[in-house]
Amino acid sequence: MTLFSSIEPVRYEGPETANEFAYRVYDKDREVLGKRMEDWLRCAVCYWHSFNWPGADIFGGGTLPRPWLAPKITQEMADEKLEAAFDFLKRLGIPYFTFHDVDAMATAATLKEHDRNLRTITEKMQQKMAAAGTKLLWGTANLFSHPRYAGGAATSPDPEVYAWAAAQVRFCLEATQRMGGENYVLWGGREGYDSLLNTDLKRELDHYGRFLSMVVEHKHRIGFKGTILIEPKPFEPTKHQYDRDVAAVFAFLQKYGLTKEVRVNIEVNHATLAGLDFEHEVTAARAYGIFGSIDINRGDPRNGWDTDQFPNNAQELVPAFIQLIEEKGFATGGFNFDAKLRRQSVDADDLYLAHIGGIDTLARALLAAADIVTERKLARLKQERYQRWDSDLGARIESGAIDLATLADLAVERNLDPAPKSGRQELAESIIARHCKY
Ligand code: XLS
Ligand code: NI
Ligand code: NI
Repeated sequence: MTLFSSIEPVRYEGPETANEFAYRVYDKDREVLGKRMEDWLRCAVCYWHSFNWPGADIFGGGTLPRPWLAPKITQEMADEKLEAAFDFLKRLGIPYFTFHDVDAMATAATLKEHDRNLRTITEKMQQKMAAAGTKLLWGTANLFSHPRYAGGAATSPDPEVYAWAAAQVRFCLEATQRMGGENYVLWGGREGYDSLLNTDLKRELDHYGRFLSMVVEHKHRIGFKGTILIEPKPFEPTKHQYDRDVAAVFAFLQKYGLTKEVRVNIEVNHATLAGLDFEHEVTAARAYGIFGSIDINRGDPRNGWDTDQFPNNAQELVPAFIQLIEEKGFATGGFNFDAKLRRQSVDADDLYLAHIGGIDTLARALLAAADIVTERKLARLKQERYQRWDSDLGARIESGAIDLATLADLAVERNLDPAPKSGRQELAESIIARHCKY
């Protein structure tokens, strides 16, 4: 018996069910465009918000029943958390989980102890994974909570802090490999600054670039087959984070020669904090060839911070799902529920309800997007909009065969006078809206 044992395993019961602990739309074996729903979505529960967060905020302490939490987590508490987490995962019935080193292990004071405690818990996790058939979507090291990281980890002004971070990443990357993890994530929560007055931005970027290169070198040295992912976020906790969005990450990867080695883990609420649409980030990542994985959640449009709420609006997600379908799905990524309960959601079963609602939302968005892609109207609308580029003129420009002066001469000679053409935006928006019927 654990905190989460009171619920029967969650099953698909269809849209008409009255059971709140059942999936209405997420039917893992349902075929969508030739692939099982489970394989499209590759859903993961995250350890930190679900099991390692007591419901504290900056004005008050924990509100949620999580008896295994305390400032110093003992091995017994870590074990109790592990039991509860895997009980939850098994009953929820989705294939993956994600974790930070410190979410799972007993609190350690030294690096040697850190290494030992991480090994202890990950060995136990491996047994649980084998028994339940649960897989690891990604592991990551927490390089932002401990006071030593207040000034950054890979961008710390102190090389000893940098070395601590390197050790944590090495241990966690190797643990992720042992656990068969499919990706390894780096979220640079404090890789940025609070003030430029005391920050050497160029030096910090070079340190960060070297850090990431070392991670990639080590990945190859140990033969880790997963993908290394950077998770962009514009700010919070720092005033400015260097990985502010997909474009900034791409520029950074280019500067340090890592565009073939590192991809992005895009979080919905981070995109919106950056003043961008989630689908913008997914589309941009595809255009740059660095699309990796997704942290699914949502923000509150009137709050300017990372509220990490569970997604519940399928229509909002459809444009990104169209991108995902065009991408033919994830390679090694998935949808990680980087989402947490509200502080008043104090019942153990709230965690089930939150995930069930979120997973059904993804299923709804997938089905709608699949219909839209199959219908091809939206694709045709886009294709027609660019059709003139298929002309001789378009081909000459696209192939790079023409220079500015020749092109200018040609425009003058032909007396070009292109007529304005409708962008058909309202039609495109209506196509999305009318397919959201699941
Ligand atoms: C915080 C991030 C974090 C990463 C993992 O805003 O989303 O949860 O996903 O370190
Ligand atoms: Ni995240
Ligand atoms: Ni976040």
